[in-house]
Amino acid sequence: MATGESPVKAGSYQNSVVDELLQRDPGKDLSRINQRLLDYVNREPVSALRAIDIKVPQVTFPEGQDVPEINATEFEINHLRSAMASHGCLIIRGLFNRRTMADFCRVIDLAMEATNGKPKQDEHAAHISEMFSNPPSKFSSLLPEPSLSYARKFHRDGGSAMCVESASISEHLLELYASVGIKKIVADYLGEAPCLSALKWVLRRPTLPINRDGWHQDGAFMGQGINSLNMWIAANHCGGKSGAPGMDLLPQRLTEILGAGEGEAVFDWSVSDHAMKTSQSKHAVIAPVFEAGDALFFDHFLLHRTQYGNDFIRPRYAIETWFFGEKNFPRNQVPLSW
Ligand SMILES: O=C(O)CCC(=O)C(=O)O
Repeated sequence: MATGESPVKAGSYQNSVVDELLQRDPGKDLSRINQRLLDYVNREPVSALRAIDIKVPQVTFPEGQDVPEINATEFEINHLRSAMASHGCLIIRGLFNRRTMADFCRVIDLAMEATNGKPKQDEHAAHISEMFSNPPSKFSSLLPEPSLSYARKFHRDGGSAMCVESASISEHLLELYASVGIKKIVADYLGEAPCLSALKWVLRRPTLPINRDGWHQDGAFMGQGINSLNMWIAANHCGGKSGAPGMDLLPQRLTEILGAGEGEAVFDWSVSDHAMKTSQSKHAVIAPVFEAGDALFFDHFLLHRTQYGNDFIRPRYAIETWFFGEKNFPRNQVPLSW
Protein backbone atom coordinates (compact mmCIF):
# COMPACT_ATOMS: atom_id res chain seq x y z
CA MET A 1 0.00 0.00 0.00
CA ALA A 2 1.91 3.01 -1.29
CA THR A 3 0.64 5.53 1.28
CA GLY A 4 1.41 3.35 4.29
CA GLU A 5 -2.20 3.71 5.37
CA SER A 6 -4.15 0.74 6.63
CA PRO A 7 -7.80 1.75 6.38
CA VAL A 8 -9.83 0.28 9.21
CA LYS A 9 -12.17 -2.29 7.75
CA ALA A 10 -15.68 -2.70 9.00
CA GLY A 11 -16.83 -6.10 10.22
CA SER A 12 -16.26 -8.53 13.01
CA TYR A 13 -12.82 -9.53 14.18
CA GLN A 14 -11.14 -11.10 17.16
CA ASN A 15 -8.83 -8.86 19.06
CA SER A 16 -8.32 -9.34 22.75
CA VAL A 17 -6.70 -5.92 23.34
CA VAL A 18 -9.63 -4.10 21.69
CA ASP A 19 -12.04 -6.23 23.75
CA GLU A 20 -10.16 -5.45 26.96
CA LEU A 21 -10.16 -1.74 26.13
CA LEU A 22 -13.89 -1.79 25.50
CA GLN A 23 -14.47 -3.34 28.92
CA ARG A 24 -12.56 -0.66 30.84
CA ASP A 25 -14.20 2.06 32.90
CA PRO A 26 -13.42 5.27 30.94
CA GLY A 27 -14.42 7.54 33.85
CA LYS A 28 -12.00 5.85 36.24
CA ASP A 29 -9.19 5.89 33.65
CA LEU A 30 -9.81 9.56 32.97
CA SER A 31 -9.58 10.55 36.63
CA ARG A 32 -6.38 8.48 37.03
CA ILE A 33 -4.69 10.21 34.08
CA ASN A 34 -5.85 13.63 35.27
CA GLN A 35 -4.34 12.88 38.67
CA ARG A 36 -1.05 11.75 37.07
CA LEU A 37 -0.80 15.09 35.25
CA LEU A 38 -1.83 17.00 38.37
CA ASP A 39 0.96 15.31 40.36
CA TYR A 40 3.51 17.24 38.30
CA VAL A 41 1.82 20.62 38.08
CA ASN A 42 3.74 22.19 40.96
CA ARG A 43 6.87 20.09 40.68
CA GLU A 44 10.10 21.70 39.50
CA PRO A 45 12.91 19.61 37.95
CA VAL A 46 16.12 19.13 39.93
CA SER A 47 19.33 18.42 38.05
CA ALA A 48 20.13 15.11 39.75
CA LEU A 49 22.81 12.66 38.60
CA ARG A 50 21.87 11.08 35.26
CA ALA A 51 22.18 7.40 34.31
CA ILE A 52 24.75 8.34 31.64
CA ASP A 53 26.99 10.08 34.21
CA ILE A 54 27.58 6.85 36.12
CA LYS A 55 30.43 4.47 35.26
CA VAL A 56 29.01 1.00 34.60
CA PRO A 57 30.40 -2.53 34.25
CA GLN A 58 30.79 -3.57 30.61
CA VAL A 59 28.90 -6.68 29.52
CA THR A 60 30.14 -8.69 26.56
CA PHE A 61 27.56 -9.03 23.81
CA PRO A 62 27.90 -11.68 21.07
CA GLU A 63 30.25 -10.80 18.18
CA GLY A 64 28.86 -9.27 15.01
CA GLN A 65 26.05 -7.17 16.51
CA ASP A 66 25.82 -3.59 15.19
CA VAL A 67 23.38 -2.75 17.95
CA PRO A 68 23.76 -4.69 21.20
CA GLU A 69 20.80 -7.01 21.65
CA ILE A 70 19.60 -9.58 24.15
CA ASN A 71 16.61 -11.91 24.45
CA ALA A 72 14.09 -10.90 27.10
CA THR A 73 14.54 -14.25 28.84
CA GLU A 74 18.26 -13.52 29.40
CA PHE A 75 17.99 -9.81 30.14
CA GLU A 76 19.64 -8.30 33.21
CA ILE A 77 19.87 -4.60 34.05
CA ASN A 78 23.62 -4.48 33.32
CA HIS A 79 22.86 -5.31 29.66
CA LEU A 80 20.95 -2.03 29.45
CA ARG A 81 23.51 -0.02 31.44
CA SER A 82 26.41 -1.37 29.41
CA ALA A 83 24.80 -1.03 25.96
CA MET A 84 23.63 2.52 26.70
CA ALA A 85 27.17 3.44 27.79
CA SER A 86 28.86 1.93 24.71
CA HIS A 87 26.29 2.34 21.89
CA GLY A 88 23.55 4.61 23.26
CA CYS A 89 20.93 1.91 22.62
CA LEU A 90 19.86 -1.70 23.25
CA ILE A 91 17.35 -4.03 21.57
CA ILE A 92 15.51 -6.46 23.86
CA ARG A 93 14.02 -9.19 21.66
CA GLY A 94 10.60 -10.53 22.59
CA LEU A 95 10.07 -8.18 25.53
CA PHE A 96 6.34 -8.09 24.82
CA ASN A 97 4.05 -10.86 23.67
CA ARG A 98 3.92 -10.91 19.86
CA ARG A 99 0.17 -11.55 19.71
CA THR A 100 -0.57 -8.66 22.11
CA MET A 101 1.47 -6.31 19.95
CA ALA A 102 -0.21 -7.58 16.79
CA ASP A 103 -3.51 -6.65 18.49
CA PHE A 104 -2.10 -3.18 19.12
CA CYS A 105 -1.76 -2.63 15.35
CA ARG A 106 -5.55 -2.67 15.27
CA VAL A 107 -5.72 -0.24 18.19
CA ILE A 108 -3.29 2.08 16.39
CA ASP A 109 -5.37 1.87 13.18
CA LEU A 110 -8.45 2.80 15.20
CA ALA A 111 -6.59 5.63 16.95
CA MET A 112 -5.51 7.04 13.55
CA GLU A 113 -9.06 6.65 12.30
CA ALA A 114 -10.39 8.40 15.42
CA THR A 115 -8.22 11.45 14.88
CA ASN A 116 -8.96 11.91 11.15
CA GLY A 117 -12.40 13.46 11.75
CA LYS A 118 -14.22 11.19 9.24
CA PRO A 119 -17.42 9.29 10.16
CA LYS A 120 -16.64 5.93 11.76
CA GLN A 121 -17.33 2.71 9.86
CA ASP A 122 -18.35 0.31 12.60
CA GLU A 123 -19.26 0.06 16.26
CA HIS A 124 -15.72 -0.69 17.45
CA ALA A 125 -14.23 2.17 15.45
CA ALA A 126 -16.89 4.50 16.87
CA HIS A 127 -16.17 3.34 20.42
CA ILE A 128 -12.38 3.71 20.13
CA SER A 129 -13.01 7.06 18.47
CA GLU A 130 -14.96 8.08 21.59
CA MET A 131 -11.96 7.03 23.68
CA PHE A 132 -9.76 9.31 21.59
CA SER A 133 -12.16 12.22 21.84
CA ASN A 134 -12.01 12.07 25.61
CA PRO A 135 -8.60 13.40 26.67
CA PRO A 136 -7.95 14.35 30.31
CA SER A 137 -9.15 17.92 30.95
CA LYS A 138 -5.84 18.68 32.67
CA PHE A 139 -4.02 18.02 29.37
CA SER A 140 -5.66 20.96 27.58
CA SER A 141 -4.91 23.29 30.49
CA LEU A 142 -1.26 22.14 30.59
CA LEU A 143 -0.94 22.60 26.84
CA PRO A 144 -2.98 25.74 26.11
CA GLU A 145 -3.96 26.68 22.57
CA PRO A 146 -2.47 26.97 20.03
CA SER A 147 0.06 24.41 21.36
CA LEU A 148 -2.46 21.58 21.71
CA SER A 149 -3.85 22.04 18.18
CA TYR A 150 -0.33 22.27 16.81
CA ALA A 151 0.67 19.02 18.57
CA ARG A 152 -2.45 17.25 17.27
CA LYS A 153 -1.89 18.40 13.69
CA PHE A 154 1.80 17.45 13.87
CA HIS A 155 0.81 13.91 14.88
CA ARG A 156 -2.07 13.61 12.43
CA ASP A 157 0.15 14.69 9.50
CA GLY A 158 2.98 12.34 10.45
CA GLY A 159 0.81 9.29 11.21
CA SER A 160 0.81 9.22 15.00
CA ALA A 161 -1.38 9.99 18.02
CA MET A 162 -0.59 10.87 21.63
CA CYS A 163 -1.57 8.08 24.03
CA VAL A 164 -2.95 10.47 26.63
CA GLU A 165 -5.67 11.44 24.16
CA SER A 166 -7.17 8.15 25.36
CA ALA A 167 -7.10 7.67 29.13
CA SER A 168 -8.09 4.03 28.72
CA ILE A 169 -5.32 3.18 26.24
CA SER A 170 -2.81 4.95 28.51
CA GLU A 171 -3.90 3.11 31.66
CA HIS A 172 -4.04 -0.18 29.76
CA LEU A 173 -0.47 0.32 28.53
CA LEU A 174 0.79 1.18 32.01
CA GLU A 175 -0.70 -2.07 33.30
CA LEU A 176 0.90 -3.97 30.42
CA TYR A 177 4.29 -2.34 31.11
CA ALA A 178 4.06 -3.14 34.82
CA SER A 179 3.15 -6.77 34.03
CA VAL A 180 6.45 -7.32 32.19
CA GLY A 181 8.54 -5.43 34.78
CA ILE A 182 9.21 -2.23 32.81
CA LYS A 183 8.74 0.03 35.82
CA LYS A 184 11.52 -1.72 37.71
CA ILE A 185 13.85 -1.86 34.66
CA VAL A 186 13.42 1.88 34.03
CA ALA A 187 13.84 2.83 37.71
CA ASP A 188 16.95 0.62 38.04
CA TYR A 189 18.45 2.16 34.93
CA LEU A 190 17.59 5.81 35.71
CA GLY A 191 18.59 5.45 39.38
CA GLU A 192 15.35 7.18 40.41
CA ALA A 193 11.64 6.49 40.10
CA PRO A 194 10.35 7.23 36.57
CA CYS A 195 7.73 9.60 35.23
CA LEU A 196 6.36 9.67 31.67
CA SER A 197 5.73 12.33 29.07
CA ALA A 198 2.27 13.21 27.76
CA LEU A 199 3.80 14.70 24.60
CA LYS A 200 6.22 11.87 23.86
CA TRP A 201 4.10 8.83 24.58
CA VAL A 202 2.99 8.07 21.07
CA LEU A 203 1.21 5.47 18.95
CA ARG A 204 2.87 5.42 15.54
CA ARG A 205 1.99 4.38 11.99
CA PRO A 206 4.23 6.72 9.97
CA THR A 207 2.77 8.24 6.83
CA LEU A 208 4.65 7.28 3.64
CA PRO A 209 6.77 8.52 1.96
CA ILE A 210 9.27 8.92 4.79
CA ASN A 211 11.20 12.16 5.15
CA ARG A 212 14.89 11.79 4.29
CA ASP A 213 15.97 14.70 6.50
CA GLY A 214 14.30 13.53 9.70
CA TRP A 215 17.48 12.66 11.62
CA HIS A 216 17.22 13.99 15.16
CA GLN A 217 18.18 13.71 18.81
CA ASP A 218 15.21 14.20 21.10
CA GLY A 219 17.45 16.16 23.49
CA ALA A 220 17.42 18.98 20.91
CA PHE A 221 13.92 19.89 22.10
CA MET A 222 13.81 18.14 25.50
CA GLY A 223 17.04 19.73 26.80
CA GLN A 224 20.40 18.08 27.42
CA GLY A 225 20.62 17.80 31.21
CA ILE A 226 17.69 15.39 31.70
CA ASN A 227 17.74 11.77 32.87
CA SER A 228 15.88 9.89 30.11
CA LEU A 229 15.08 6.52 28.58
CA ASN A 230 12.85 5.85 25.58
CA MET A 231 11.22 2.47 25.02
CA TRP A 232 10.23 2.03 21.36
CA ILE A 233 8.19 -1.14 20.83
CA ALA A 234 7.69 -2.57 17.34
CA ALA A 235 4.11 -3.78 16.93
CA ASN A 236 4.71 -5.49 13.56
CA HIS A 237 7.57 -6.91 11.49
CA CYS A 238 9.56 -3.92 10.21
CA GLY A 239 13.01 -2.52 9.52
CA GLY A 240 15.83 -3.74 7.29
CA LYS A 241 14.41 -4.92 3.97
CA SER A 242 11.12 -6.10 5.48
CA GLY A 243 9.06 -3.67 3.37
CA ALA A 244 7.89 -1.63 6.39
CA PRO A 245 9.97 1.25 7.80
CA GLY A 246 11.76 0.51 11.07
CA MET A 247 14.28 2.94 12.50
CA ASP A 248 17.61 4.22 11.15
CA LEU A 249 20.13 4.58 13.99
CA LEU A 250 23.65 5.76 14.58
CA PRO A 251 24.52 3.30 17.38
CA GLN A 252 27.01 5.54 19.15
CA ARG A 253 27.16 6.95 22.69
CA LEU A 254 26.80 10.69 22.14
CA THR A 255 26.75 13.13 25.04
CA GLU A 256 25.91 16.35 23.25
CA ILE A 257 23.47 17.72 20.70
CA LEU A 258 24.77 18.12 17.14
CA GLY A 259 23.98 21.16 15.00
CA ALA A 260 21.26 20.93 12.35
CA GLY A 261 23.77 21.01 9.47
CA GLU A 262 23.45 23.15 6.39
CA GLY A 263 20.33 23.50 4.38
CA GLU A 264 17.84 20.73 4.36
CA ALA A 265 16.97 19.85 7.97
CA VAL A 266 13.17 19.77 8.33
CA PHE A 267 12.90 21.33 11.79
CA ASP A 268 15.24 23.49 13.85
CA TRP A 269 15.74 20.39 16.03
CA SER A 270 16.44 17.92 13.18
CA VAL A 271 19.65 17.07 11.33
CA SER A 272 19.93 16.93 7.52
CA ASP A 273 20.86 13.74 5.68
CA HIS A 274 23.77 15.64 4.18
CA ALA A 275 25.09 16.57 7.63
CA MET A 276 24.83 12.92 8.69
CA LYS A 277 26.75 11.73 5.63
CA THR A 278 29.56 14.19 6.19
CA SER A 279 29.82 13.53 9.95
CA GLN A 280 33.01 11.97 11.25
CA SER A 281 31.30 9.05 13.00
CA LYS A 282 33.19 5.78 13.13
CA HIS A 283 29.88 3.92 13.32
CA ALA A 284 27.76 3.03 10.29
CA VAL A 285 24.09 3.91 10.17
CA ILE A 286 21.98 0.79 10.56
CA ALA A 287 18.33 -0.18 10.20
CA PRO A 288 17.68 -3.22 12.41
CA VAL A 289 14.91 -5.71 11.63
CA PHE A 290 12.25 -5.90 14.34
CA GLU A 291 9.52 -8.42 15.11
CA ALA A 292 6.32 -7.51 16.94
CA GLY A 293 7.16 -7.27 20.64
CA ASP A 294 10.85 -6.36 20.26
CA ALA A 295 11.81 -3.16 22.08
CA LEU A 296 14.54 -0.66 21.29
CA PHE A 297 15.81 1.43 24.23
CA PHE A 298 17.70 4.70 23.76
CA ASP A 299 18.00 8.15 25.28
CA HIS A 300 17.76 11.80 24.23
CA PHE A 301 21.22 11.82 22.62
CA LEU A 302 20.76 8.96 20.12
CA LEU A 303 20.71 10.09 16.48
CA HIS A 304 17.83 8.37 14.72
CA ARG A 305 15.01 8.82 12.23
CA THR A 306 12.12 6.79 10.89
CA GLN A 307 13.86 4.42 8.45
CA TYR A 308 14.23 6.23 5.15
CA GLY A 309 13.54 4.48 1.84
CA ASN A 310 11.18 4.70 -1.11
CA ASP A 311 10.31 1.04 -1.54
CA PHE A 312 8.14 0.47 1.51
CA ILE A 313 5.02 -1.54 0.76
CA ARG A 314 3.54 -2.08 4.24
CA PRO A 315 2.62 0.18 7.15
CA ARG A 316 4.65 0.08 10.34
CA TYR A 317 3.20 0.18 13.84
CA ALA A 318 5.08 1.14 17.01
CA ILE A 319 4.56 2.50 20.51
CA GLU A 320 7.04 5.07 21.76
CA THR A 321 7.22 5.81 25.52
CA TRP A 322 9.67 8.31 26.97
CA PHE A 323 10.51 7.94 30.65
CA PHE A 324 12.34 10.50 32.75
CA GLY A 325 13.65 10.60 36.30
CA GLU A 326 10.96 11.81 38.71
CA LYS A 327 13.42 14.53 39.77
CA ASN A 328 15.37 15.20 36.58
CA PHE A 329 12.66 15.62 33.92
CA PRO A 330 11.96 18.11 31.08
CA ARG A 331 8.99 20.25 32.09
CA ASN A 332 8.27 21.10 28.43
CA GLN A 333 7.35 17.44 27.68
CA VAL A 334 4.32 17.57 30.04
CA PRO A 335 5.36 15.00 32.67
CA LEU A 336 2.93 12.65 34.39
CA SER A 337 3.42 10.35 37.35
CA TRP A 338 3.57 6.56 37.25
O1 LIG B 1 8.72 5.67 15.18
C1 LIG B 1 9.40 6.42 14.49
O2 LIG B 1 9.53 6.25 13.29
C2 LIG B 1 10.11 7.61 15.07
C3 LIG B 1 10.25 7.49 16.55
C4 LIG B 1 11.10 8.54 17.13
O3 LIG B 1 11.61 9.40 16.49
C5 LIG B 1 11.33 8.50 18.56
O4 LIG B 1 10.93 7.51 19.21
O5 LIG B 1 11.93 9.47 19.09
